[in-house]
Amino acid sequence: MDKRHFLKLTSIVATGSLVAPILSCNNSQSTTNEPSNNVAAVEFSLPALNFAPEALAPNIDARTMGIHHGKHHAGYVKKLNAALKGSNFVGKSIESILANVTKSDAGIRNNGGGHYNHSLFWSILGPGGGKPSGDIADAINRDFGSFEKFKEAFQKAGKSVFGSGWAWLCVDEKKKLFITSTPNQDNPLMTKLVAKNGTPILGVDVWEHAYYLNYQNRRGEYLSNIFNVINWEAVGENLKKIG
Ligand code: MN3
Repeated sequence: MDKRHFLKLTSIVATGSLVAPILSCNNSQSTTNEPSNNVAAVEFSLPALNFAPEALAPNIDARTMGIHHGKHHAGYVKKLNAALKGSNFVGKSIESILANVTKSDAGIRNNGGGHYNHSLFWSILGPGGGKPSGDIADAINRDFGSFEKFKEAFQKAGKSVFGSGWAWLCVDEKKKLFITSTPNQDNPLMTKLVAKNGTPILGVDVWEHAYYLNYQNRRGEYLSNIFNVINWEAVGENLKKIG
């Protein structure tokens, strides 16, 4: 083992117990005791990052993180709240909204997807990287053959998205893992809009805004380096929540 690899491993061990609790998309919805017919009573808010904007550099640079979280994601939250006003989705959880959203609800589809997708994305990133262990590692080996095979298939899914979209690792109704991708801000929770439904436990943003400042058109390099900053403990927790 070379020194760099060793330092990386020891830093994972050292920070392991300090990993902040993963964001729950349910908790990003704040409620008050206002009457339910008051549309201002329920609003989604921008979740805080579990790491400093520069913590993922050089894999994701600080400027990209700052703009992506503070401008792009904040914009989705603001537009989602505006789109929800007066709709039948007021007061619903983000998961319930996405499960029922249709083509005619473009504002809610795009901005609700944008809010959920980014909340999940931030929650599974962190400095340290590493490899999956425990139940998530077993599930990956069971359903993809090996971590390397999973990684290859996941990167291929991300590279294959034409234009903007997301690559996903999901759990299906039989608790089997599968990889899929979606265009724009769609995601596998949108039962009325996507071909294959499932519960995402890991999502990677392949919109150019996620990598262009650092990687320009080199999406493949971004998809390779993102594996240096995936918090597998958080992905494992997401799997555990599904039960
Ligand atoms: Mn994005």
